[in-house]
Amino acid sequence: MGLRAIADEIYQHQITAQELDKITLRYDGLTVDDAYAIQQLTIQKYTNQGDRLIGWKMGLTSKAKQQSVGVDEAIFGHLLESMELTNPEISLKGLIHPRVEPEIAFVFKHRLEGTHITARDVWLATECVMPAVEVIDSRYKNFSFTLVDVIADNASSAKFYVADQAFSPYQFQLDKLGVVMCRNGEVAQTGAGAAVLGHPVRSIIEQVHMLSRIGKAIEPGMVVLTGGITEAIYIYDQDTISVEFEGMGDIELSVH
Ligand code: 0L1
Ligand code: MG
Repeated sequence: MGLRAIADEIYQHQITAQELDKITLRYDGLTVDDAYAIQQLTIQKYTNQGDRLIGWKMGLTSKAKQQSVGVDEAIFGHLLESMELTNPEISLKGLIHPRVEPEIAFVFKHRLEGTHITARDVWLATECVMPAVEVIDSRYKNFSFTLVDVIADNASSAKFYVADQAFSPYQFQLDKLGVVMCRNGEVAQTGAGAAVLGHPVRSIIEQVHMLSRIGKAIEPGMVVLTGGITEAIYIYDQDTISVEFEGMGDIELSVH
């Protein structure tokens, strides 16, 4: 079967929120490059319907997550306008087995491209940083996949929420930033920004390097989710998820 047909199948499962079997169980020889090609073909189906690319997300940026999938590399996905929650509410409609994870979002004022990006380049191009929560939702049964499967499924992207308050990129030492995530008032996960490839800025560098291999870039105005600061937790109807970002305030999300 061709890559386009696999992309069509994944797209159908994404928009109908139905689980599917891993594509690597059913199609032999798929490579990581094939998986990114499938991801792009899937995204084109959304943009052909009027959706808009507004940024990128990095995934598998922590050692814990890489170990859980059995890989030693980060991955990326596309962020579409339709994925952004404009209010702190998560509707379970259209989601299969969603999980949430706290992240730092970078918003860009300048284009970033190339294979020799440094932290200095990233700071010069950054307009602001903002606390965020990503909702991930693998389309695969039991949230179980290989690297190729998860890349083809747009790195499990589903929804994301970015807090109202923006901060100067120089205001915080992001690797030291502490995060506490609670479900219904009980602490569920704690972490620090260093969980994200040692420092969230490294995630942006890696994002640009990976994009440059497919001739793409971070464009002005784009938002990039740098990766989970803690493990993701499952969410259920009527949950309240609150995340405290040390010195940056809280995000409180209601689930229904
Ligand atoms: O944002 C993420 O780190 C998710 C990447 C895919 C792995 C997963 O679904 O847990
Ligand atoms: Mg994430």
